[in-house]
Amino acid sequence: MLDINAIRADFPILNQAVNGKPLVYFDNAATSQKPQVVIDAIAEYYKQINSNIHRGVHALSQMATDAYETSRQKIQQHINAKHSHEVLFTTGTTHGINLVANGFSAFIKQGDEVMVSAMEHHSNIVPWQMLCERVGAKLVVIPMDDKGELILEEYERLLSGKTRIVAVNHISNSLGTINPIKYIITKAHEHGAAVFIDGAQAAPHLKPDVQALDCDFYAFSGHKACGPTGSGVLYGKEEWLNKLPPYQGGGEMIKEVRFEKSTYADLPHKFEAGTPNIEGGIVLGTAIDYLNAAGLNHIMAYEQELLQYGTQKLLEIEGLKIIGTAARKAPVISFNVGDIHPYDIGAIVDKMGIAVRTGHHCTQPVMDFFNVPGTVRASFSFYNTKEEIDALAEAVKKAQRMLS
Ligand code: C6P
Repeated sequence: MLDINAIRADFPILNQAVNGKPLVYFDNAATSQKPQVVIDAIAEYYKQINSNIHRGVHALSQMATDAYETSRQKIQQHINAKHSHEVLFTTGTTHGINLVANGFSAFIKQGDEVMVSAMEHHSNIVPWQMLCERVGAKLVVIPMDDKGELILEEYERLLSGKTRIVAVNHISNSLGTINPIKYIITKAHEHGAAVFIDGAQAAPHLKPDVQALDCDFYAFSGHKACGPTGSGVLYGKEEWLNKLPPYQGGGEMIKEVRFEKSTYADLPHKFEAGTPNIEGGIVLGTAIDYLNAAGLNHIMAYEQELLQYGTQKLLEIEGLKIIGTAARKAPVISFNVGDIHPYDIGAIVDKMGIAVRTGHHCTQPVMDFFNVPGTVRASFSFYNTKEEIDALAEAVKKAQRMLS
């Protein structure tokens, strides 16, 4: 069980008024808030060990390097990667996807296929589209149904010997759907295709086990999981990372540089050119410690309670329609009220101190599928409460009265 009051006390930003009302932060799918330990760890890094890593013989550089590599090991354990060099530090999910999609040019040719799903974030569409355009491959889309669940029979029908990689999200950011990724991975492998999992929305809620999943790549962003902005992780199976060409050239990713030819460093450094976000990488480890101390199983259970409560509460509002009604969902509720534009609801509830996201949520194809201009999205975290959901429901009713 979580002690929600104690947890809320860990997040100083929650304890404030916005527009004269107590802040209700329901934009967690965009970015999470940070606990005091994370805020402190950032300051401690700059106060005590700030230095460039893997470069200096001096004590501070050693300390910063040790802290950075310790964090990498922590993340390795957290996601159950076989080796710590399979954990690459990135600036976030988008970086991880681009790194793989770019390198995949080496393994894909004209006429081959890249598969994404109908519910991907633009980050997990555009880099693959760019790859397809570069090499003359085809982008194939796994369709979904009206609940926002992938149609698995169609997926299996679309898989073929031409499929080189399947890129799907673990959890949809605009619908909340938790996808059956183990099944998706197994089926792709039966056809010899690699699998990339966009774990941006999963990392705040669950502990992915990359070996049990047997995915080839798994990416997530630190900022959605209580960590600093600009921190992130790309997991890749060792054999893939060895085969994949480097994404960026620069310092630290080389073995030897000659004008005739340069050779590349071993993993993970081959993919970590230039000075990285050192503080971000270190403090992401602190954030993961925090989530594990609370217990991701407890977090998930409590968030499911919030999801159920919120769904029921919002559905009591006449004319409110939830977009995304999959059987397995993360605590994300996307909705519209009658014909009212989602932006108008967002602006009014903001005046009541409630932060929600409105618009297409970087998933335009999802909005097109459901034939809506956008949605209001309330995304919950383990520091939210049922009372806050009551406040949202009241605010939406008020917005409805004002706008209709
Ligand atoms: N979704 C949202 O409000 P970055 O920006 O690299 O940290 O994450 C990109 C990304 C990739 N995949 C999924 C499923 C995501 O949800 C996101 C980010 C935020 O829904 C910001 S658009």
